[in-house]
Parts: sequence; structure tokens; C-alpha cells
Amino acid sequence: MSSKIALSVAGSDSGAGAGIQSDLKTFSALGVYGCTAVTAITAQNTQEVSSIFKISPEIIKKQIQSIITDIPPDSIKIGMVYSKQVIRIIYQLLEGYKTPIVVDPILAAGSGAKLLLDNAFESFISELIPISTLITPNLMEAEKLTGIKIKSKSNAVEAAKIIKKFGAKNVIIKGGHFSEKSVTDILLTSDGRSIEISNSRINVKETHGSGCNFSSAATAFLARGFSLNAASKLANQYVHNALKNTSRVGKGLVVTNPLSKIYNDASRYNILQELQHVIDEIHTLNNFGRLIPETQSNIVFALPDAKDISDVAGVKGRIIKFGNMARSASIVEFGASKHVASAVLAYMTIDCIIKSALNIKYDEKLLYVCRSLFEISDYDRSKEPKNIKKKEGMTIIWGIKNALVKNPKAEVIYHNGDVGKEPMIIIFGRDPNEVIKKIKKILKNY
Ligand code: PXL
Repeated sequence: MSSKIALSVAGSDSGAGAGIQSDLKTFSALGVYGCTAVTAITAQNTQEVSSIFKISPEIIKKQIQSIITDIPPDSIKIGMVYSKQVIRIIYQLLEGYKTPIVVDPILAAGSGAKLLLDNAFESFISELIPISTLITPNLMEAEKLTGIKIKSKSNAVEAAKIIKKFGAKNVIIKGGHFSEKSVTDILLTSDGRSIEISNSRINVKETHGSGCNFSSAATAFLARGFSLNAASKLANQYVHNALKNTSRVGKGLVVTNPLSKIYNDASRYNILQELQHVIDEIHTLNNFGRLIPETQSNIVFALPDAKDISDVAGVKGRIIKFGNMARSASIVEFGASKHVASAVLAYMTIDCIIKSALNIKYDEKLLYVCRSLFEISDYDRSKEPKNIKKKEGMTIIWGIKNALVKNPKAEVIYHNGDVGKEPMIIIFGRDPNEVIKKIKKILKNY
């Protein structure tokens, strides 16, 4: 099988949160064969860059030549270059080279260490920017390159236009450092259009690695043949996921996890499979139909690090009554449940071992059975503060948390309903298998 190939021309980060090490993780995560040309060796961890070792331009030239003569890349990323001699060599080798080149303008580390020497700044602008198909500065880098203070999106477009005048074909100014609720990247394309790429903001402090993740992901998507617009959008989503899954590996900055997409995709598949398995079993259970409330049932299963309902799988269209039996209305899917998924997400904020739940109807006999078999708790919807009631979808979250204050071990949580709201019982478990075992016990005693 032939692979798409990406080459990273960048510095080594011994802490592996950024640089060459991180680029290889991203290339691999996105199914691209990654090659490298190391431009400098940094001795660093999550706290500081303690030392930078220069690599001779001759060796850098040899590395790039070795790759392009035998493993021709489908795209190239240029990261830390450090000196003007290195820029010169890269320019001489890659000017006119017919492959997309993504330039990540790495000027300084998060800890402040200079990763581009002051006397290399001019060459960066006159030699590296003109060979870039796409350049990916963050706000501070765009300010430094252009001398413009970027306070608004229109300032960012203005800065992008200047960088384009320096010779970059396409410019994307990343919006992570804007102090806004959502994050908007500004892409200025080769045909002069400015496009906004928005995503919700992940609530993390300063991280190490996200810049490298973005540029290497864009490089990987370009290698795979995506258009520049598509590659930019996909890279934005990729970084969003990597930021959702940061790790504290040292005492300093947290590092992003560029492999999170692989882990997430793999666990998403397993979760759908496990859930479907249990739903098949539900279809065989006599009398399950007797447990289904008017608003129908759903069974959900959340990813271990679920953040919102898009991370929780459930039955699309819910589980419906079919005489005394039950049938699922449609397929299992992430984001298919709102109510039961919110209950699990609320539970997970207090005890993340619980990742699955099923809602059944409320009646006195069922409540009696549940009470005799399981740890149980409840909440009173009429006691819900008005400001929470007003917010769509907040009641269940408030209710579950309240019930868990009453009994932190609750496996079953119910409420008696409210005006226009059907009372309900929710059965919780670590996974759908555990939930269905509880349901079988209930059915035996009902
Ligand atoms: O995050 C930018 C970056 C890129 N490349 C190398 C680095 C850093 C930041 O520290 O060390 C080698």
C-alpha cells in the first residue's frame, strides 16, 4: 500500500510536547508517513528551554536531500529554523519545489526562550515566507511579523494581508489568543477571500504543543489531498480535540495530546458496539415494554472523557414500546440523547466511573422494587431555583447533582415530576451491561 508522505523540517523538543516529536505523532495519528529533517536540538521540558544546540546547515541540507530524492513528500512543514544560515539552506533546496509547504513561524517558546535568532528575522520574511503555501501564525506571531496590534478580526485580516504581501500564498491567523468565548481562525486565501473558521473554546490554560499540532495537521491533510480550505478546517478541529485531551506530564505547562483523535475514534467504535450489543439484548427481554414511560426510554454510554452530549452515544429516536417488548426506533449514534445523556454527564462530574444510564417509567411498585434492590436517591423538581429552570436542559443536571449530595452512592435516581413533566426513574451503571443486569433484576421482582 502506498502511503502519503509528509516531511517535517523542525527542531527537536526533548520534552516531546512540540517540535519534531510532536509532528510525528500528528502525522501518524492522521495516517500519513512522517519524515524529518532536524534543524536544532533543544534541551527542554514542560518548564523551560535550558539549551539549544545548532545543527550545521550542511547536515540539514543532507537530511532534506536524502528525503526528497528517495521518499518524495506530498507536503512539507517547516517549524523552528533558528538561524539565517538554516533559512538559506531551506530556501535554496525548496524554492520552486512542487509540494505544498506549511510554514509555522516559530519565534519563541511559551517559556520565552528565543527559537528564532533576532538576526534571522529579516531572512525569515524575505526567504521563508515567500516559499510558503500556507503560513500559520498565532496572534502574537502575526503582530511581530507585521508590527500591527491585533485587537479585532478586522485587524487580523489586515495583518494577514501584509503577510500575504511578503509572499505567502495563504495565511491563517489562529484565534486562540483572542479573548472571546469562541475561537475564530482567520484564513486569507490565495484568491484574496477571508474566511472565518470558528470552534468553541476549550477551557484550558496555556498549553505546549497546540501550534505544532495545527501546522502539522494542516500539512498531513494537504498530503492526503484535501483542499487548502478543507485542510485548514480539519486542522482546526484536530487541535480542538488535542486541547480537549491535555496531559500533565511534568511540573510546567500541560501538553496537548495529538493522539487523542486515534484514542477517541477507537473508543467511539467500541462504545457503539457495546451499546448495540445491549440493545440487541433489550429486544429479547419479555416485559421490557412495561418499563417504558410515555416519553419513551433511552440507554446511553459515554466516552471516558465525555465533555458534552456529542460524546455520549444513545439510540436515535429512543427505545419504544412494542407490546410488552421494546424496539429501538433507529441506530445508535453519538449525540442521539439529550435527557439521559445529560443525566450521565452530570453524574460523571461527581463520579466518572458511571458512564451509562437508562430511564424507565415511574410507578410506586417500580420504586419499591428499586428501593429494595439498589442504593437510591431523588430530587424534587419543584425545589429547583428559578434561574436554573429558565435554562434549557439544566434541570436534569441540577437534579442529579442534588440527588448525589443526598446519597453519593445512588445507582437509581428518581423524581416525582412537575407541572407538565412526567415523573421518571433513571438507572445508572458503569457500562450498559451493568445497567441491563440491574434492569433484569427489576423485571424479576416487578
Ligand atoms: O511550540 C513551538 C516549538 C516548536 N518547536 C520546538 C519547540 C517549540 C516550543 O518550545 O521547542 C522545537
